[in-house]
Amino acid sequence: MNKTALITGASSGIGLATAQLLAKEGYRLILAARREDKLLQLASELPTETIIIKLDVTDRAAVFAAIENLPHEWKQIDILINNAGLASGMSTIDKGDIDDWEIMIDTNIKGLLYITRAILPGMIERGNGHIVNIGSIAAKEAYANGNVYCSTKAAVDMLNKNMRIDLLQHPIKVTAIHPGAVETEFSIVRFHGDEERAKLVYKGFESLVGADVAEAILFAINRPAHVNINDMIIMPTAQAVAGVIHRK
Ligand code: NDP
Ligand code: 8X3
Repeated sequence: MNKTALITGASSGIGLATAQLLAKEGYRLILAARREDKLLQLASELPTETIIIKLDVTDRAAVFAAIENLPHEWKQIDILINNAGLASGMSTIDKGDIDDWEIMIDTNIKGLLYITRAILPGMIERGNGHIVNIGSIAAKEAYANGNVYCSTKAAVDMLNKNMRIDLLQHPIKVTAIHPGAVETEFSIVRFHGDEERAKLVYKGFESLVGADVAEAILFAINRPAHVNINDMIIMPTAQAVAGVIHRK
């Protein structure tokens, strides 16, 4: 049977592009996100066996129930792509909106942990699996007004390293992919729906697109059994580090 991958945040951006690429490569896909209409639309277009799960990764009980209730033929998850995530707001720490902080912490850290914890026992039982954690360049460097988002991604980076140690014995692969600027719905969400402000983030240079990150994910999951990609940083050519972009 072809390998099965579960992608969180498959309704948009990097997750959607990863679903499209993995489908072309013959992976069976479980697509998870909150917007069911987007998942249904995507699933109807993919040339592979696909199921969707309407899921909010911050809902701990729902995450465990969703994994528990997967149809029998979908229970064997070979690859978990922990992609669901968001930035919400951008301000100095003294002016931070605590609701923004909580949604980032709940989604980017706790949501990632819930789904990982729900899926890992099956991988361990089968002695096979691969977890791909989508971090960010924000995990590696602080930037102005990035405080809580950067911290949540730094947590993903550290969890990735710890998972690698904890899962070595089973042996389950663990990879972090850290993109720089990718034009997706990310900035629209960060600026609470302000599309004009979001567009400015990507103005004057060629950002990454979701498909660029999807290629990196595919490379990581297609390595031979004895090769593990621990950590990968993928940047637009015009971006050196977070906040340092050459714009025309
Ligand atoms: P998008 O906003 O386009 O996609 C985010 C995805 O996450 C959506 O599918 C959304 O689905 C899903 N999501 C958000 N919250 C939840 C939730 N509570 N439960 C389930 N799914 C959720 O952004 P990107 O594709 O850019 O972001 C994907 C990942 O990449 C994120 O972790 C982001 O931090 C990271 N990243 C992005 C970069 C960028 O520049 N764009 C750079 C570096 C990292 P729905 O709303 O339907 O639930
Ligand atoms: C998203 C990229 O630089 O806006 O993680 O933090 S950045």
